[in-house]
Amino acid sequence: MATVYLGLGTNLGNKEANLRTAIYKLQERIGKQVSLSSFYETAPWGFESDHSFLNAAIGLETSLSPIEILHITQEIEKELGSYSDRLIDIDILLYDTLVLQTPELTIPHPLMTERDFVMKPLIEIAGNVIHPTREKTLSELYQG
Ligand code: PH2
Ligand code: MG
Ligand code: MG
Repeated sequence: MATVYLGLGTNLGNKEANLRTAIYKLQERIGKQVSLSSFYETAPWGFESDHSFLNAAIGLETSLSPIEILHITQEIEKELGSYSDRLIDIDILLYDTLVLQTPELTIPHPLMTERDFVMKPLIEIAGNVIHPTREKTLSELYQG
């Protein structure tokens, strides 16, 4: 079994319901939830929008591979989307201590430590987890 940490974000529609629906589907298809952060309202980062985000982080225990998890998260993103709008974004942040670089998927998520909206929820549930390439705990890497 591996522990996978995912980042969740939504800025359209009923945001709390979008997170809850995604969490339900993730647990059903990826594995048992071992931790869930609070939901954080955050300002859009990297682009202009009047719609604030709701962000969260979740830890799941899984027997699936990272690529299998990626395909499931993409499927859930599609199911929650209407046409081209995405109501949920699900990013794979960490998978145990695995370091993976493929054209399809990079783990740890390359920008995670620079983003408040990822790190705030993540350190709430995984503050003592060691970042596999920076070799420090997430709390040490983020003094938010
Ligand atoms: N996701 C993005 C870009 N900007 N800003 C916030 N606050 N939260 C997000 O989840 C987010 C973002 C692309 O995935
Ligand atoms: Mg994202
Ligand atoms: Mg994404």
